Amino acid sequence: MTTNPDDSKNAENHGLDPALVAHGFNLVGVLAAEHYDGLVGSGWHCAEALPSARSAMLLGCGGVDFFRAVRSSPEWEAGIDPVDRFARRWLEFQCAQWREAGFESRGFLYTDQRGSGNEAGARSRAQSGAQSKDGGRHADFVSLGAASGMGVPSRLGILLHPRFGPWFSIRGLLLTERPLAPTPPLAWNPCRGCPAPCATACPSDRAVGAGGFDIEACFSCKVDTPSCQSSCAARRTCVYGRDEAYDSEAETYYTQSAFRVGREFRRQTLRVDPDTR
Ligand code: B12
Ligand code: SF4
Ligand code: SF4
Repeated sequence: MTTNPDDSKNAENHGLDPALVAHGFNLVGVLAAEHYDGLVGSGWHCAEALPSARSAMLLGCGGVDFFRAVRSSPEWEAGIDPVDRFARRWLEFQCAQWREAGFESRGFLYTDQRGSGNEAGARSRAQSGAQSKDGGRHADFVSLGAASGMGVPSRLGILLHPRFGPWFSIRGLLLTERPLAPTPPLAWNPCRGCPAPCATACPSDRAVGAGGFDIEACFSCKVDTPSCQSSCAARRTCVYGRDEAYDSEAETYYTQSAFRVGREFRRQTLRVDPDTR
């Protein structure tokens, strides 16, 4: 990954098929297999997922290109889970291309879960002292994205990229036998010294705290703040990436989906009534 924002769309330089770049997969992060193994929980290790893997590639989508491509896809027409089905199709396409070139490859979506979930947490979070709430069943894309230079952790919880700011997602992970040059972490600390207009814009007094993002405080604020159920004022106000912000249809789609899943998460995992603050 590069720190030069002008180069951030040159994902094909990292071995990605240009068709993926044209469909919005315009940001990649690459880790050597051993580095990747140190950041994920069991079930996700190369030994279990693709023993011959030499590289792990994270596929990111910055700005509006990806959602535009989804909106004009057959998956959108079909209307069932269009974003994830579209992303899955392109992950499979890339794997097929690499296999054809002689490199066994395997793709995973950001929502995929593996392993028993009995671990205290994925290794990356355990190393940072935080407890993983899902026991490591998901691969932690935020940690993998940071380690491979897709962005840096921010006060908002999500990663920030020099060009896209908070407006990018990490849709998939490819494990491949193909040796790819790793992309180093970014040397960038955007929140240090920033007056944090994100915190001022947030109606919760705890969600965007000086010590980091409190996702439970955010959920609790959403309960009686309808605007936060379809948009995030804090994210909109970040000083980075404003020219790359999602349009309101995309932001509403993502935020409403996350709100629905978040309610279930509060009910099932946190065991709180999702309608209470
Ligand atoms: C599950 C999940 C959620 C769930 C969390 C609750 C749950 N467990 O059911 C829900 C659906 C609520 C959610 C919401 C959001 N998420 Co989310 N989420 C994930 C997912 C698929 C797995 C997280 C996980 O288990 N990680 C692994 C374990 C080991 O780490 P952990 O620290 O225990 O995980 C916790 C945090 O990651 C937290 N979490 C999840 N998303 C987010 C986002 C923020 C801002 C924060 C602070 C925490 C957080 O929930 C996890 C369980 O407690 C990841 C993708 C991935 N594979 O990592 C995306 C991911 C982390 N989410 C992301 C985003 C963008 C969001 C939203 C901002 C989407 C939106 N527009 O509203 C919101 C933010 C939360 C909010 N303010 O409401 C992005 C971050 C991208 C980036 N640039 O950094 C990811 C990587 C997905 C993606 N497509 O890119 N998310
Ligand atoms: S959704 Fe609302 S409460 Fe949550 S961080 Fe954004 S502005 Fe704050
Ligand atoms: S507005 Fe400033 S403090 Fe807030 S996330 Fe963006 S860079 Fe960080």
